[in-house]
Amino acid sequence: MNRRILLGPATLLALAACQDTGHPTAALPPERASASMSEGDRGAEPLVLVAGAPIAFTSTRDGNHEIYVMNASGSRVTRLTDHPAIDLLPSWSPDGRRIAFTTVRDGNWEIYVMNVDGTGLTNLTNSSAADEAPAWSPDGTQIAFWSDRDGYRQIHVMNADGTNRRRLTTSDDEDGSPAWSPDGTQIIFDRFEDDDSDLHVVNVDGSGEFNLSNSPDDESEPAWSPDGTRIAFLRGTNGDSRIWVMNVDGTQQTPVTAISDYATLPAWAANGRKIVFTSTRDGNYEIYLMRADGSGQINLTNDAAYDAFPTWRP
Ligand SMILES: [Ca+2]
Ligand SMILES: [Ca+2]
Ligand SMILES: [Ca+2]
Ligand SMILES: [Ca+2]
Repeated sequence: MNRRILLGPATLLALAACQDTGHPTAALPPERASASMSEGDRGAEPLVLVAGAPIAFTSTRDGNHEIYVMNASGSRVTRLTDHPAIDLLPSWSPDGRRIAFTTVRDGNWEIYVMNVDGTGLTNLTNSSAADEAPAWSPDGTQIAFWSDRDGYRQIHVMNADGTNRRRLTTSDDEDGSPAWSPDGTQIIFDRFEDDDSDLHVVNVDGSGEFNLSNSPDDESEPAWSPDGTRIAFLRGTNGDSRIWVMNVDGTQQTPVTAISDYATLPAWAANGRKIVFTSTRDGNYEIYLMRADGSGQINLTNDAAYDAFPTWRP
């Protein structure tokens, strides 16, 4: 099903040069390194036209987990955090000006927010419990996350400035990976209960919760397509772990990656045509790009360090 396309760094730079960003690239400095293309590279046709908006991700390339942004071609990698503690799980504000993330710099997991140039660091959660996995609402006013402050990992929502936190789910299971519907009315999340995990959907007022996947396999890491019609997610069973895409009503469930792709953590491009994800197929964690049907996969990071948790600017 998948066409594995191997592109060298020079080709990625060519892709960067060809891309039509259509978006401002505020806070992104010029290319860190330059490279000249060989004759052979010059003849290479870009097989994947990348979406223009930048991607935030987590990498250990500078010695510990930090938040970075890069162009969707893998170029212009810029580090935003600089702290010896673990920083990971970035989430963009809808206007692209701020990034929420998870950090243990205060001794326990907290949700922080910063400007997209790394300034203005603010602790939004300030609780001794674990607070992780922020997801910014489409209108920019709220952030969903999970917290175990009540004993179990549950989905919580707070205003984007950290005020008015309220708990959304009330199970004694382990809930995580919250993601908003594009219309801002619902949140999808994964719940591990009994012997497997499923994708659940709940209204933002906490009502109307239902189990969308309801299978014996493990479904997790949901991502709502920007047009609201599809859900990308990870499904694992008996060593078969792949990214799947289904309609928002649960129909037409289709695997889009192969087992050999070792693909996890899908995130949609704003145009809904591309998905970024994390793969270990190269012996370490790398960030890959593919079309939403799984074709045209390319490695964006190509770095021996850990690179994971990609998320596209809205
Ligand atoms: Ca760090
Ligand atoms: Ca905390
Ligand atoms: Ca299941
Ligand atoms: Ca890597």
